[in-house]
Amino acid sequence: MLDDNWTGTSTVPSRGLYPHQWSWDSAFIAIGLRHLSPLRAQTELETLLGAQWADGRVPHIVFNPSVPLDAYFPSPDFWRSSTAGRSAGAPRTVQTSGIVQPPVHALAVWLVHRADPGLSRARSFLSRMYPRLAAWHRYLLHRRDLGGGGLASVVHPWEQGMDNSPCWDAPLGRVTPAPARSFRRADLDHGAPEDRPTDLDYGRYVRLAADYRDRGYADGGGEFAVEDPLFNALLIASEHALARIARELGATGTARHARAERLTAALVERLWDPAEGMFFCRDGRSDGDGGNSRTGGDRGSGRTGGPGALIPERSVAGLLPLVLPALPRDIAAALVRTACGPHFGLGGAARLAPSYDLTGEAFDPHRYWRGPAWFNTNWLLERGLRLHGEHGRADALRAALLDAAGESGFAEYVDPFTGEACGALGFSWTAALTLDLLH
Ligand code: 9YW
Repeated sequence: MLDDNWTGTSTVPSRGLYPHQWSWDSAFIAIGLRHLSPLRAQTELETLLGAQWADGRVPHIVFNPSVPLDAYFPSPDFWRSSTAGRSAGAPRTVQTSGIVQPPVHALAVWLVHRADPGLSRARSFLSRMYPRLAAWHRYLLHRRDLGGGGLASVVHPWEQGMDNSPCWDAPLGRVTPAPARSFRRADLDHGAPEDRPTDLDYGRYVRLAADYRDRGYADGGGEFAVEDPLFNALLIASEHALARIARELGATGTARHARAERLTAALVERLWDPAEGMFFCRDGRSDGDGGNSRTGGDRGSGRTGGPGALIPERSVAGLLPLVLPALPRDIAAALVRTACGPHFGLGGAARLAPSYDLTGEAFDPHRYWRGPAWFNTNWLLERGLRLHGEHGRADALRAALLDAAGESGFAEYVDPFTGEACGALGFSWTAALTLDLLH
């Protein structure tokens, strides 16, 4: 499947639905590909980082010019990167989107290096990737620190990667949708409408993206700004990886590890809710006053977290800071309890961790990021469980992931109770992360 989805320089997430290169998909794909072909894994990441903008951002899509414009929406003529993105330093030779996706890349580069250090050194892989990764993190930690507390904000739901998560319902609700007739969704040519975001969601996605484009992709003035626990946890995990890369290249890496630890403290300070035993998103455009627990009561650290309010929706994103090595032990233990409790049902009602609270009002076992189980988030959870010494639970989740991947035809996502396939089949990160678990 990974061979079928390989284009010569990168891997499409799925032939029909997603015919270009996606940013965080490529990172997960490279993590699996390294076991088959370290050269292809390096090339995957080089292609993506080759489309980096001069301001440091790594675009969420790198478009394949040989794919017809109407195969995917929004297409290059919507994003207009080389013109609208000129002052932000968009590349001239390749068309990209103007938003980003979660920064898993330094982690992927490090793991790919480790798979074949000889090849990596012979090709100067790390020394070519390091400055690009450093610029990427600099962009996120400076231009995207919209809340002023050290964490990066996402300015569009697509940036966090979980397009229609119930976490976005409130912040997106303030956005006037673009008229339905002003665009044509290509996703419905491939996916069942009841498994996909709604037209109203799409109208709002289009409005936010078009406004960002029309501001020349300048950061700061948009209607949507959310600090998300998964996006920031991956940034921090990648900062630890960047420290290791720096060390391999002859530096000490100490400053980067220290920064990752400070960022872990900021994540806890701003997004942790001790009473709920998990992390929540912070809505930087709400009228919250900083006393922002889910119920408005005293939630300890959440009260001093700064402006904006925590969004009272339980997403699997709120469990995934478990991948962080510097997480306080009591927080890691609480996350494991929450993952195995009634909201996520791990080791109980659910075969795999759902993307959203099993007991939540918006829960739907089939609709995209509103309940189904995804392979990348469960792979991260498996890694986090292992990191914090939960080997029995990690082994059980690994076995469940391998079964669900194979039984579903390597589906894009599955029903969290039954494992029934949803979305596209032959999905690249599902195959790649399965390979990684087998090694
Ligand atoms: C879309 C490619 C991407 C993923 C995202 C997922 C989806 C694109 O597909 O977004 O058109 O909806 O939500 O996380 O990177 O696999």
